[in-house]
Amino acid sequence: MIKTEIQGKVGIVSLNHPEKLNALSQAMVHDLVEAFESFKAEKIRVVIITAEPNESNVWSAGHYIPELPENHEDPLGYYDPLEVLLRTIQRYPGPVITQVHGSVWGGACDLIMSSDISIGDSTCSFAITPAKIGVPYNASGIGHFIARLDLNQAKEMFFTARPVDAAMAENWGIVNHIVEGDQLAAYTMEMAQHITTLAPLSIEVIKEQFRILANSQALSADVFEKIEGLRTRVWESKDYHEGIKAFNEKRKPHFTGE
Ligand code: LCV
Repeated sequence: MIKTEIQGKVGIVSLNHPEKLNALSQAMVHDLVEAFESFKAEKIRVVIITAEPNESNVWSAGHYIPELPENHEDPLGYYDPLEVLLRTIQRYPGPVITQVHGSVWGGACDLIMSSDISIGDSTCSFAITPAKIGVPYNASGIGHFIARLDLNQAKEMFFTARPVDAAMAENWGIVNHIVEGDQLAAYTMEMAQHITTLAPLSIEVIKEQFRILANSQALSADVFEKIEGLRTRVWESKDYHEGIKAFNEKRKPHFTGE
């Protein structure tokens, strides 16, 4: 489901499941986490995540919806495979660059926010979609958006679930740069190769400090339990099941707020 390649000290991992628009299934996420582990063992300094092109021009369609649990379980719990992948990216001991051609949906948008640097072309767009499905998004995920965006921009993305286009994404800082489509891979690789010429330990430790400082908002146990209680109401709701059912039946969901 993925392709991997190494160029010097740069690892490239490419999402490659066109039939399901690179939706992040457990199988694909497992392969991705393994790829990161093997890059780490080989002391790869920078990782680029990209996607093989598909007819729908989708970089990734997000969580693999049929795998969302319907048995009264948190759909985005700490050990959900995608959550494990996001932490793997954030804790990788070198920068992870996302190279984006096409649209990015749901959990894949969180993956972009969890990467260190993003570079896109004019086709890229980004939508965070829990409100389209009835999913109680988790606190760590919301934190990833707050760390990258202004609060009002993050709220607009979550409340409308609409794609943010390339120009707006550059303006808001979802991506660092928008470049011409035919320059995208070369531009990204040049930046990655340049980073590999700099001091490894310095970059590794600065990245870890960024991660710690971005997460430094302390939550009391009481507040954390309140958040979990609020979220439980949502995954136990009729709307959550309706969202998944509607996707599977290829129709618009009918939400009632129950
Ligand atoms: C499984 C899929 C998917 C998919 N899973 O092509 O962040 S949260 O809370 O929202 C979180 C829970 C999450 O990440 O949820 C997923 C969020 N993703 C989305 O909302 C996007 C869902 N997909 C779409 O809206 C459409 O597929 C787009 C607009 C991306 C592309 O539309 P297009 O007409 O070009 P199809 O819909 O025909 O999709 C092609 C195949 O990919 C499957 C889909 O079921 C279809 O499979 P079949 O050919 O077997 O019918 N597919 C698409 N997205 N997330 N499977």
